[in-house]
Amino acid sequence: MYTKDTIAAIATPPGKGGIGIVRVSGPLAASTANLILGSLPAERVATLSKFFDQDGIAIDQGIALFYPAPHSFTGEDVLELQGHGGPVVLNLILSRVVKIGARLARPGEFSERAYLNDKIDLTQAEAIADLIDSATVNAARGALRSMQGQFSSRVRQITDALVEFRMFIEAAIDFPEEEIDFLQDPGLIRRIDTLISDLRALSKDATQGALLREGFTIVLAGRPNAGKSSLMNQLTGKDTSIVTDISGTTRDIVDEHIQIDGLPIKLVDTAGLQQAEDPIEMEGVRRTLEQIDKSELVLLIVDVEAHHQHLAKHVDMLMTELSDGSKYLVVLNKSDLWCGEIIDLPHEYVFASTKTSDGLDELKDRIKSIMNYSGSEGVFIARARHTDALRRALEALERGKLVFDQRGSGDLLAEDLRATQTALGEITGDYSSDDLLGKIFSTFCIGK
Ligand SMILES: Nc1nc2c(ncn2[C@@H]2O[C@H](COP(=O)(O)OP(=O)(O)OP(=O)(O)O)[C@@H](O)[C@H]2O)c(=O)[nH]1
Ligand SMILES: [Mg+2]
Repeated sequence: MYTKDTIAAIATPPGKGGIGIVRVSGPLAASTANLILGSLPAERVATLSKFFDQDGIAIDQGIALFYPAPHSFTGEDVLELQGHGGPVVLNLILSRVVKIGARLARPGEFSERAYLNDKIDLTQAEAIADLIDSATVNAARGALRSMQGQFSSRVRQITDALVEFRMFIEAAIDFPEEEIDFLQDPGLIRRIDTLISDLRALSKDATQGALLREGFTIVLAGRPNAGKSSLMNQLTGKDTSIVTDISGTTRDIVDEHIQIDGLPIKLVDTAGLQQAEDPIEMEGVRRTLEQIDKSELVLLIVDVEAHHQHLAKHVDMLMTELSDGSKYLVVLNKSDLWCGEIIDLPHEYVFASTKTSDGLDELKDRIKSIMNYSGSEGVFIARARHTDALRRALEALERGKLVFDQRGSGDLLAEDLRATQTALGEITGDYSSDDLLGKIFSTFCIGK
């Protein structure tokens, strides 16, 4: 439940720093300023002041900023006290604020209030957290785009067109004598088709955005000595894994984060798949299979020189370790040692040599295309929650079109249009449960 109490938190990270900020939001912000500073600073003017405790003794001296409602981040009166960034000083200031009447803010509570006061919508609030959490420059740029509303405005454009269309259909249903004419208008299917294609385009862009945020995991798997660790080292650009000509060099999981054109990837090197007898190797294989299960893409590394005679059979053996529907790509490694033709390999493959670096650029391109990644230019950040809602919105709309095509029923179409709108509303937070909000905001930092 949203109650109008006053919240406070240290908004800078724990530890020591040049500046530390205590943030206060709510109805007591102005009186808190009066009590701690001795007067209310002019609106939005950085004001140098002492910060006093209840006995009139100065705790610190710094900059105070007062943002009156509704022109603040939360939409409420906000006071920011920028003192020196030491834990003792900041805790003294925070205790003073709490004694005056504020309570400690929960994680993300400032952003939650901004959302509840309609300063930002849910995707924008999530984008703030994503900006703070971003691990790559591209993710940060994408988060900023979403924070500025690029994603929400696309959702709203479609929602507006949908609402207008729903009004049209519902009017047709309400006047049954005219319904037939209305619903036989060929323009109607065109309107549904436009909505479907707009939603598909948005869904595609959001999937790029989710990739940018969440990245994905690629496992390097294959027989011992195929060159998995050599490929790992080529892709990470350093000596991540031990490489030797002894079969069974890698016995444990080694992982490393890389980027391909801004696409964040967790690369996992594994122990070679084999009929192991030694308990260490058996455990290595078990771990490899566990990683394969958790990954989004498996690179099946094959020593092409050693296996060119029974390539298809060799790949089939590796394939038995994948679960149904796993994405995979065959890498025919050690191409420098072999120059024959490949016939009859019924799988997508790339020729590569970790020794000469041949084929590595093509490998990267294939990885991007398998993951449907077309670059981060102009991409806004998104989350799995959003792509899931877009998928449901699209499903409902396509179902509506199908049923309407088959039976010409306006009622059923209206029902599916409503479901589409609800799914879209979940993205921006127009329809959201307290559970969902709790889940989203609790992952934010304190003071944000
Ligand atoms: N000529 C050639 N040799 C390669 C190539 N890739 C790897 N090798 C050699 O193959 C041997 C095995 O390479 P690794 O990268 O350790 O192979 P692995 O698949 O990690 O092997 P395990 O850890 O034992 O499962 C090493 O001697 C590498 O130098 C390649 O593209 N060309
Ligand atoms: Mg290895």
